[in-house]
Amino acid sequence: MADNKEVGVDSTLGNTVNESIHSVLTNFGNFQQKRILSENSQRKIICVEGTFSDKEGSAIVLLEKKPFSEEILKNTLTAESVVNKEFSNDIYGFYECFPKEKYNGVKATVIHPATEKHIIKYLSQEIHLIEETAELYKSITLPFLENETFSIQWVFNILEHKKEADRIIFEDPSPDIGFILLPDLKWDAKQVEDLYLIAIVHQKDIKSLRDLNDKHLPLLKNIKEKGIKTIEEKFRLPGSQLRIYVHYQPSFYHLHVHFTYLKYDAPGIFTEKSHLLSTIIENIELMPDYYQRVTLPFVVKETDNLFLKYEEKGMIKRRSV
Ligand code: G7M
Repeated sequence: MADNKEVGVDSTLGNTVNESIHSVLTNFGNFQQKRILSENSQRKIICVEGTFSDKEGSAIVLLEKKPFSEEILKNTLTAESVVNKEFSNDIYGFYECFPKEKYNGVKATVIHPATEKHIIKYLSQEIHLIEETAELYKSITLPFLENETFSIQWVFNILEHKKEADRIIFEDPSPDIGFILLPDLKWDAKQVEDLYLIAIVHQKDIKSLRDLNDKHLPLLKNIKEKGIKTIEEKFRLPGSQLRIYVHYQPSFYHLHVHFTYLKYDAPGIFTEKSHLLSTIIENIELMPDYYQRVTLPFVVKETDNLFLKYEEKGMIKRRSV
């Protein structure tokens, strides 16, 4: 799998990204840490805001410990790993193990220059659940989406084979039911333990789950069937070990479907955010305009502009202190 130089660049947030740091960065000697934006000890991830002394603008660095792949394990339980004893008690021994550098990597995602929006996105903060009725969608969410400028240039770059072309795992080029399947930027594609792929549709006018109706059934079924077949062939995982779902709200408004390994607790798989593709298909088969009628819950952070819109209309309140 080729190195993805744009990893971590989130152009959904609407800025022009200066790529130069990604052509010169070989160590963090020039990085000056300003503050920790968020940290999750369970996911073993930390997100730091700072600057590069030789570059203008803020930077965000996300560090994440990697899962144990077969290759890492094979190369860790060897004579080349240094093992230091911390203490032992009866039959139990506690050690710190230092595998060889090559098998000891930490995944690093660098965003530079990072805008205020990027910083807010990664800042740990209060969240709220909004129960969006069909009416609320029409009167608050939709006008908000139409007014916001979300740049999804990175999506078009993928669809037009301008970026990440060598990472494409499968493509169905049909303009109606076609899509591109490729690794999500969160997956380094080195081990199936954290398999994470996304299918991005070729149709350009489907914003989100809310837009889906019976007209889209052939597209949804095609993604499910060909996505499963491709993953079975390439990664030897049967469809019964995949979690295939759509986020609501998504972070960018061009329909895409997530494929993750069922045993992997991927970020964003909670009930308030994820909708299984099989359930979506079933619901639409039962009622063609199901997603135009149903109440859809979604989570927003207090600094999200959508939260502010709902707050302005008196639909939501902050915690009193
Ligand atoms: O929450 P939502 O359904 O919108 O998820 C969007 C997904 O797109 C996330 O899992 C991101 O990690 C992924 N993603 C975002 N960007 C900017 C890129 C990118 O440039 N390339 C790839 N391959 N995935 C991306």
